[in-house]
Amino acid sequence: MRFDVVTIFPGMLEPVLAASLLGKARERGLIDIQVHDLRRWADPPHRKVDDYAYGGGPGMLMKPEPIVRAVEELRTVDAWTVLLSPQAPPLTQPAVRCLAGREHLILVCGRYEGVDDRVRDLVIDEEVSIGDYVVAGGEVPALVLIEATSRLIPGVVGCEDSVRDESHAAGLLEHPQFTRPEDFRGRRVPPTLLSGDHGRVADWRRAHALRRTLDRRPDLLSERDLTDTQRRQLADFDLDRPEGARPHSCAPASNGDAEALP
Ligand code: J9Q
Repeated sequence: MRFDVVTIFPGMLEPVLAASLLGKARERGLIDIQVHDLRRWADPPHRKVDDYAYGGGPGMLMKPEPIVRAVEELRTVDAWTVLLSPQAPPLTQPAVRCLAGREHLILVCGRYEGVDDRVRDLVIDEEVSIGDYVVAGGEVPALVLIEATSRLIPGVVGCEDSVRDESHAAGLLEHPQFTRPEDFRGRRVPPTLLSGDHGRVADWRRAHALRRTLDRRPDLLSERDLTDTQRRQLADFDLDRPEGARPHSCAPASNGDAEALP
C-alpha cells in the first residue's frame, strides 16, 4: 500500500513514520510512505501557500493552486484523496477498514483556518476528522490515519492474533489484564486468571469486557443488544468493587457542552 502525504510541515511526520511499527513495515516494503512539502508546488520566489479569506475575518486559508497541483501530480488511477479536516465525521474502525482496502492514499493535511473550498470539489474524494476536538493542523490526524490503516495490512502487526482479537471483540472494550507480580502492593491478580483453566479464563474475560464496556462506554452497547449469556454474566458480577468506583475521564459525565447549544 502506498501513502503520499502533502503538508507544510514535512519535518513533523518523518520521525514518527521512521519509528516503531510503521518504521519496520516501511523497511520490510509492506508500505510505501512519502511525505511531500506542499511548497514544492507553490509559486516561486515566495512559495506562499496561504492567503486572506474573501469577506474578511481572522486567520489565513490554504490557497487552492499548490494543493490542486500536488494532487494532480501525485495521483494514480487507483488513488483516493483524503483531506484531514475538522469539518467531517470522525474516523471509525469501519472507515479505517475501508481506507485500508485502497491501493494508494493521498493525504492532504489541512490547517485549522481551512482550505479554499474549491479544493474539495476539484481533487478531494473524502474528508476525515479524527475526533471532535481542536488540533492545529492535519499532520497528527494524518499520522493517526496512517497507523490505524497500516495495522490492517497483512504482516504489518507481527502478531496477527492481536489484530484478530481486537476485531473479534469489536464493539466491546478489552477486559482488564495483569502481569507479574501476583501481589502488587497488596492488590492481587484475580484468582481465576491464575487457575490455568482456559475455559474459566475465557468466561472471566468475556464477562469483564462486558462490565467494563457498560461502565465506561455504555454508548457502545444498548441493553437490548445483550445476549442471554451476557445478561447472566452481568447478574453474576460481584459488586464489592464496582469498576465505576473511580473516575476514568475528566470530561463531564453527560455531554455538558451540547446542552449549552440552542
Ligand atoms: C486539520 N483540527 O481535527 C480532528 N480531526 C482532524 C482535525 C483537524 C484540525 C485542523 C486541521 C485537521
